[in-house]
Amino acid sequence: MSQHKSGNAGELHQSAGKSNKDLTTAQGVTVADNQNWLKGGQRGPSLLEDQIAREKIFHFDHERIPERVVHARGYGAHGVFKLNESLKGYTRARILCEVGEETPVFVRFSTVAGSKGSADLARDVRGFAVKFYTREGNWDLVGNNIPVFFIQDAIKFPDLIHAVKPAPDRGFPQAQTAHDNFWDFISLTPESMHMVMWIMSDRTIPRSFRFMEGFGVHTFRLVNEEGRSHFVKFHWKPRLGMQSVVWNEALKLNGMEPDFHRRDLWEAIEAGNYPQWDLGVQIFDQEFADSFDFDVLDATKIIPEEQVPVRTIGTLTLNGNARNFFAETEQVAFCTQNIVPGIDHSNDPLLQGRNFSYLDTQLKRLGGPNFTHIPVNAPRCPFHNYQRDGHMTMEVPEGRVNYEPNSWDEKDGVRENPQTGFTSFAESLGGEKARIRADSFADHYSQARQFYCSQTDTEQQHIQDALVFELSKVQRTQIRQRMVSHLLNIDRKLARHVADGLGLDKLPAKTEPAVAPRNDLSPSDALSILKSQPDTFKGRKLGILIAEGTDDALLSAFIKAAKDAGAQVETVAPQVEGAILSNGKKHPADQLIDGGPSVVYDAVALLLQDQAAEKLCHSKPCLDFLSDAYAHKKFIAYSAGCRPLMAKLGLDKHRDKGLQLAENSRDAERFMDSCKALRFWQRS
Ligand code: HDE
Repeated sequence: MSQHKSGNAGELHQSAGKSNKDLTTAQGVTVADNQNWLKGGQRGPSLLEDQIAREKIFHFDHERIPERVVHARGYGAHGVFKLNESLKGYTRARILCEVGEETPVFVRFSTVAGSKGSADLARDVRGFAVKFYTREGNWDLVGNNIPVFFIQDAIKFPDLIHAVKPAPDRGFPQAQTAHDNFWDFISLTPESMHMVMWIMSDRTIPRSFRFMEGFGVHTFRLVNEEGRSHFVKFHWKPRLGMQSVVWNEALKLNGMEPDFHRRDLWEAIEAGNYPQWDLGVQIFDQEFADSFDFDVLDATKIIPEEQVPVRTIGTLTLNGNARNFFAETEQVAFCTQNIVPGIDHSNDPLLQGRNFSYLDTQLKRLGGPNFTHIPVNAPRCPFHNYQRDGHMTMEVPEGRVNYEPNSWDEKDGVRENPQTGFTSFAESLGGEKARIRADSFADHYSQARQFYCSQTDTEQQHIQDALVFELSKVQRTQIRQRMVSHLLNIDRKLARHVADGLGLDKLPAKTEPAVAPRNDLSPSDALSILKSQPDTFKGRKLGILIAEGTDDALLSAFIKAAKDAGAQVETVAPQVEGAILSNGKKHPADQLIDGGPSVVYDAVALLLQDQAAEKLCHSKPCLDFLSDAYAHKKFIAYSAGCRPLMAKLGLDKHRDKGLQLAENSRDAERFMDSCKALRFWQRS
């Protein structure tokens, strides 16, 4: 039952003999019968007169609001941002200057294309939106987990989103880029090619929100006390390191556990394993911007970390789940225009379009201009203005003054403050009015190549496979060919692999680029997930398969080793009530094998005694548990009793270092140590 805050009037009523536990109408009238609509006679009609039933149904009828036009599916949490290093001198924003200052935040992660009810493991960009409730007003850093974007100019956004969303005639496919419209648009939009490399990489199938980076994407400005400006790019680096799943795993997760990412975040926070990210900045001046190979205002480009190192300045900790999904996660309204004094926008044409779109879309979604009164959106610092009235006004402004300037005293009147108020950076502007794209935005392939060349062989293989998968869902051959024509400008071998994978008879001619792509950009290790491996199993999950007769000492050894490694553990058994172990005691299971497939774990241990293993050779879910873990290149520990199961799947002949026999606590520790590599990529 929802508990509404009662004001003074409510308390008065309580003293008149009303209990806090009584179910009431929205008007506060106690309900006597919540099971039956008022009837006219024993089997008679339901009466319209029943104001209690009508009020209830009326409210229910209006419970939904429009879902976000993009980023509809998301999950939010509360947290805190703490500054560890001051940027004084670069900015006057207090949140970036006062070391030790803690600022409350609300963060929402999301997928882009799918609707609210779509599955978490869609191959898609993830939103990473942060609302900082600073002492100087709200600052929204509305970023993604990929540092570049598909397009350079906001005017193209509706086309991009129309192309990726379900086709308008048939209404499918949902939450996917693998279809004609998307690749048709992309193949006609060369500026997307850098982004294509990122979205076909494993970045778009993260293991969890906790294991992904975030980026502000655009170049922003920092402005100091004297009004001098530097450019800045914002980065979020996950403390637990980056990690992704493999594509086949993503497909299975979408069926087995469509809420995989939201459940993961919720469980981690509930368990007190608060996920953390470091906020990093790349700061540079106009001189660097002028000398940079590409335009810093072009959101399809990065500045490699090797060129401008990322300086870590603070830590974000998510330490509280949203208390109510709708009130907070659904109603949170991020606006890129929300910045505080000391931070400013740049002329990135994508950012400028966003500054219009976000405020505009909230009006439609939340129904009026007073969405800033909703608790999750309201600033946590004092605020006073003369914006008045409108739908759902929640504040009760007092006094007779509602205009500025005014000459009322301190108590009644508020006025502007040129000393501390927001001032825009005094950039000098000039030039003719025209619909133009600067020549400095013309190179679409060089950084795409740099990204591809920075990946390990395994990651390059995944990009090739993803392109083949996606383009194989495209029905028109011309579109497939056009994409391969672009790939020829990025990497010839990549184009060849994709053409072969699709079965194209011959390589098409390459797309004529507007400017010749460069192939001399140095690879950047920071672009590869696998080259930036965390070397820890912390925050990951071990799944242990048990059954009748499992050696209790070995099970305890694995649970201890996993916990010592900072990992979560779940036991999986043929029956959810658990299994009787070798010591005769019943050990409860967290999951039934069907409900706890190995795709939901980062590594697995099969601790079975011979007879149980023989029996489980006939269990399809059990065979899938093992064969999927093997195919997804996970580390697998198995007790000697599991040999029949291994033989059944032919794994006794395919031993590798990722498949480890475990007989005692030393083996359990050794296994957990191997798991720090997260996957055994060498497995063919
Ligand atoms: Fe968004 N985007 N976007 N976007 N975006 C929205 O605003 C838009 C872009 C991003 O968890 C919408 O409140 C335009 C880049 C996130 O609530 C909308 C353009 C980046 C979220 C909108 C872009 C993003 C949104 C829909 C091209 C990464 C989810 C609902 C100029 C830097 C925020 C809403 C949340 C949401 C417009 C491009 C990130 C329609 C016009 C680039 C994380 O206003």
